[in-house]
Amino acid sequence: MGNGQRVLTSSRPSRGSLKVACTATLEPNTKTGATPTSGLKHLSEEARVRATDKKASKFEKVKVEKCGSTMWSEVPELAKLLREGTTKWEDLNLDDVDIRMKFAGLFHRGKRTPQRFMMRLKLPNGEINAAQLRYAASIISKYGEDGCADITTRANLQLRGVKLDDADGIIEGLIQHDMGSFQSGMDSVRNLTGSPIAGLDPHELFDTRPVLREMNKVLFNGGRGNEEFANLPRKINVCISPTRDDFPHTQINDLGFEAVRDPASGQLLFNVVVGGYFSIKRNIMSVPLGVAVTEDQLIPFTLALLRVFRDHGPRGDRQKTRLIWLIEQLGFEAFSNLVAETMGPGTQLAPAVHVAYDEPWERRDLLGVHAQKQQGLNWVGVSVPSGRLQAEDLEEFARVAEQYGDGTARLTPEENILFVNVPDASLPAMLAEPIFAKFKVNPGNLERGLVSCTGSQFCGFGLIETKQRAMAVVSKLEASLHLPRPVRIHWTGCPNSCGQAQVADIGLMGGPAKLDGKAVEGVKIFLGGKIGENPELAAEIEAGVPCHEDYLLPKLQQLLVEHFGATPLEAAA
Ligand code: SRM
Ligand code: SF4
Repeated sequence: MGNGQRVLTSSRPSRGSLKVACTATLEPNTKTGATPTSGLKHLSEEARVRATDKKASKFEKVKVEKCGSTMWSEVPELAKLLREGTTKWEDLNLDDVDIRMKFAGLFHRGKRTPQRFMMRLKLPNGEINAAQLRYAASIISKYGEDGCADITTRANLQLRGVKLDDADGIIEGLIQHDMGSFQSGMDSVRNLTGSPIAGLDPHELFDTRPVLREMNKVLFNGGRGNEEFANLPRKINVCISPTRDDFPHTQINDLGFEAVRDPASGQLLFNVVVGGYFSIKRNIMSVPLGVAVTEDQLIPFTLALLRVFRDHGPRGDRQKTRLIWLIEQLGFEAFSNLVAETMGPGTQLAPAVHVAYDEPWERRDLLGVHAQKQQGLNWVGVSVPSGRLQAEDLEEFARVAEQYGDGTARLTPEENILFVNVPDASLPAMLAEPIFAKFKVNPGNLERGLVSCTGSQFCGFGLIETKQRAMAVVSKLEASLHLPRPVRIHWTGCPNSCGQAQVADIGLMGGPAKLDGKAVEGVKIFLGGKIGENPELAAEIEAGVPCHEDYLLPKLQQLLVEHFGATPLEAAA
């Protein structure tokens, strides 16, 4: 221990210990002067009982001891103290560093890159502009080889290499650039997702951007954090889908709104689906709640549902605390009645609307050049392999967005980027830009469907390296096979499935394998995921396949030939 003094209150004894034994003492922080707040502050009596019950999870105990929201003021203070040398890294409280700071969007990558943090932003609807791209570039460029960024499966950006000493400046800069990192991790509402082509799409029923921007402001207080939603029982994923493509994957969100036109009244309504999620223990698709909301009810309904989740949700075994567990416990009708009641006395929710379409709808591919609903304008969708970006890439994206489009871009849940509002006349010069040799407008049929989670390079849960391997495997497969159509391959480093292996045509999930009797990195293989309006989860078909390319490549080639019409390149020629 540096100077022998503990900076923040905790009974967690020292770095390296996994034991958490909390008491609800709220001593002032002697270094930062901050008065800690218990995570019980905004909870109902019922939730307080659950959070302090002896069966409550260790994370509940950490939160009761001191709310994660305390990090919103303590992190900037600590950053200053670390810079001044008044506080040393060794003095920091372990629960703060490894758990509570995630409530401020700072994820200590202690297992892989000690003392470096990943900073997860909030970008509602995946919208980003040139100034924001440049600001993100300026943060990571400071960290040289340790700094990079990733587009995430929630159409968001994560910055890597961050040092705690710099956190105060970065947090302020993010807010000035209309972004934020607070409430992006732990038991919070995750990045709000909508349609990546909202406002441009001739087929959309609704532009998801204004309501998601407003929801983001309300839920996270313009990036400065909203204590009311700082202590939910678990994370919660929320999205709005305005087309039959279901770009934001309502089927795997805890709360999804599906825009529909009521055939009887012609009114725009949003069917509510709930409970989709992936985890180590349970993977389920969302199910209809049986109600629909109007556009004006989207935010009040979400706020009410969050209050119900916060106040009545289970807080025991972490594997049983996602939203669906509460809904199953209460029953669907009782749950939706409780949400309606919480919206205000006398609130009636419309029943869900059934719409029968004459024609099937194939989910559209967002990459390439596409005419917008605004005449003479286009969006240009560009592949970002595995979502990985360097500072200079972000700078280039900012320049291209400004030079050829309207200075804005969209990130997608497939970890790609779309440049928008590009006039027809600007397309030839734009497409000739050297940056599009690296980030392709028309990539091969496997690269265009490639998604990868962070994996073991940075993530402590990762059982395998994912991003580099995913890119190498795809280029080898594309060099050896002719693919008649895109095939979506998703890599995920462990069963948490952040890379959404179960939605993929072919999903690869890190897991144990053996080669010549020795433990090696391996994958479970999933096949047959469907996305769009009739989704299905992929089924596990094999486990323990070594990642070594002598084993994995032939296996994938065989699957592509047997299930996706691939032909070996010699034969195709
Ligand atoms: Fe995730 C935990 C990365 C989307 C399910 N996820 C983590 C952590 C924070 C674990 C950790 O502390 O290291 C990972 C950080 C690694 C890092 O350094 O980047 C992590 N999750 C990610 C991202 C970055 C994957 C990616 O490469 O895109 C995605 C960030 C989205 C965002 O911007 O907020 C990400 N995670 C997802 C998704 C996909 C989605 O939202 O559509 C899922 C499955 C869907 C779901 O949540 O139901 C997902 N992540 C998990 C879980 C399992 C949740 C559970 O209920 O058990 C964990 C572990 C946990 O929360 O206990 C987890
Ligand atoms: Fe980490 Fe596992 Fe999520 Fe990949 S799936 S980012 S390895 S927690």
